[in-house]
Amino acid sequence: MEIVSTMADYKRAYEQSVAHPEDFWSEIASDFVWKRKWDKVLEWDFKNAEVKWFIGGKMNITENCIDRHLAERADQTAVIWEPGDPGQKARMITYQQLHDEVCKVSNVLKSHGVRKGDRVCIYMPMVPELAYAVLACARIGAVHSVVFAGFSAGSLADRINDAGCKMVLTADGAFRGDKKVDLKKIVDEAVDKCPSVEKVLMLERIASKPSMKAGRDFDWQEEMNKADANCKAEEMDAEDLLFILYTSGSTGKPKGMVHTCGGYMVHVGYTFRTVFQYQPGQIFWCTADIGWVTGHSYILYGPLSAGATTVIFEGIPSWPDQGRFWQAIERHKVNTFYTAPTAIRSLQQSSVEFVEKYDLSSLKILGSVGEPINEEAWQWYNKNIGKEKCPIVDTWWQTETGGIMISPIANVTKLKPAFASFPLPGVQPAVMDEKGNEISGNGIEGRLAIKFPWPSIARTIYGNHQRFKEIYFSTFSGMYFTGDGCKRDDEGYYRITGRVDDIIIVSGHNLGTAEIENAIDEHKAVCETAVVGFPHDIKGQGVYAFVICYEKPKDEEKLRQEIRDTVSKIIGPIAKPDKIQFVSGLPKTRSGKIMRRILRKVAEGDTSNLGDTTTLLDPTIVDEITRGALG
Ligand code: 7RM
Repeated sequence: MEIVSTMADYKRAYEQSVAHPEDFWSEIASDFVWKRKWDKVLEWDFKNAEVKWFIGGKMNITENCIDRHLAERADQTAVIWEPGDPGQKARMITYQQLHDEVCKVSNVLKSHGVRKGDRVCIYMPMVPELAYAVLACARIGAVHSVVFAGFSAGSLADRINDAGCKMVLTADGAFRGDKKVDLKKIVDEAVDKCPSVEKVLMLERIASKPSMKAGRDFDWQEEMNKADANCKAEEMDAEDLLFILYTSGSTGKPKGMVHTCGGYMVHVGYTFRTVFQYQPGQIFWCTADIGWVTGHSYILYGPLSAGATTVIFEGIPSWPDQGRFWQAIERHKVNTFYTAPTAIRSLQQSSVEFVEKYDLSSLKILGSVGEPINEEAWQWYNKNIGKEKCPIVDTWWQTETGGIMISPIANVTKLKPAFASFPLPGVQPAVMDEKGNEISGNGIEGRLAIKFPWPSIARTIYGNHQRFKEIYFSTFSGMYFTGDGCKRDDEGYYRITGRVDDIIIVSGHNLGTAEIENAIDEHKAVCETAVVGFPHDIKGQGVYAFVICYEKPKDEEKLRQEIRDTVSKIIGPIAKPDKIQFVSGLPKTRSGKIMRRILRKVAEGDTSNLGDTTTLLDPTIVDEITRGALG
């Protein structure tokens, strides 16, 4: 495949991808290993939420991620595993070892009755065995459903039941900083409510020796010792299911996004090589958890399909101290570092001494994903981590899109801080107004939709195609609606402004929370903000702002007034926050998304039932916010 390496290449590739999308993707797909070539590139009908790519093509993604590399790179490191505890030794797993371990797990799964099409739930810490488990499912054609090992028993049970999983792969526990979490206990509690689960396979990670249920529970190591290191890769249709990944919906019921084998492989492989300009031999580190889509696509499938060396990090950025990321970059001579703005902002609050202690000269490219990156965080990242020598690729995409959609291409696209810049070749965005008309030209703002299918678009919501159609294909006729708002500036650069479903109606005016947040962030004392609505006797809804400052405010009342003035000036007096609560942090998931329902509860003055808070990065922040709530 031709990888874009200049702006002229980009323009040419982009134009071709719009004029002849099928030829464009067909050429890229030809660089992967297929057992049978497709008969037809694309069939689609957005009105009915139907998309199929590479129809009739047969393949297995693990042959592309593992087997194809064995001739040239059997002894090259495929995975560098960095344990949470910096005192423990890292593990280097070569492509040959990856092959053998994945095949062994595949054979273990088969010996326990898992067959093509069966669903397998994976609830594990960030250890190499998690990668083996995911790839083993893909190898035998079982559909993996990875559930982030921070979800509660109830959330886990809901996800297992929704997918009807036959088997659960887990560990006795996980380390989180210096704490241990008993995963097996959570699995036991969940599986009690899951009639579809026949077997549980448990890896020992924290030596806690939990009780094992005879006939249901099996020890990972014992099973692996019996398993053969060769396993034929199942022949998969391009449109067979590869995985289900749950993403929280605004209603609370999680949506099982379904991805299929062929298109997903082609899109993540292409975008990995294009956006990060990956060169053979480089070390790539994406800090996401494999339980999120970013981990699926850019720790595992994207990098491995390119024969890269990918880092799996078990730890957290703040333990034993705020230098943990930078220490690991030095240790493994990481070339590309891909993380979330939330991590950058939290590390930005600590002293730069934590950065300066380490040699970061191996870094060549930086990336950001998960939420809009504000300009200050971008500048800090650029200056302190990239030393003003590394491009930052601000990659916009979603669980639903499977892979990166709008992003700079490293060393190709001229960067603008806080802009995701241009659509990648093959991606056709449209900016829509409230009436559902596309807004043409530049210097505009609206809702972000996509006009044409791309290979890794989710195919459905597991078991609920109607819901899939309603959420994504009914807002704008004949288009995929992202749920995000965006701007397109005078030069055609896109800036993603955040979710538009978070709307507050103040005295009949629709205000986007993201818009108000951006205005508050303009105040120089403010580091980050989250805005929600609350019931207001006169206005219907009022604006409640949770604000993090760089330094603890000396005069809170004065600062509140200044913030109100700032919002007034930028948006108008109607958007002025009624209440401003200063906080030291926000309730965020480990992937950096603010849990707005918690803030809404606090703003409403009802904190009796905050729902599941187990996936929060720092659950203690909820107490602080609740205690400081403004009545
Ligand atoms: C990859 C991922 C998707 C939502 C998406 C946006 C937000 C993600 C960016 C971003 C601005 C970015 N999948 N988002 N990346 N907003 N700039 N570079 O995060 O399904 O978990 O979330 O995240 O709102 O719709 S996700």
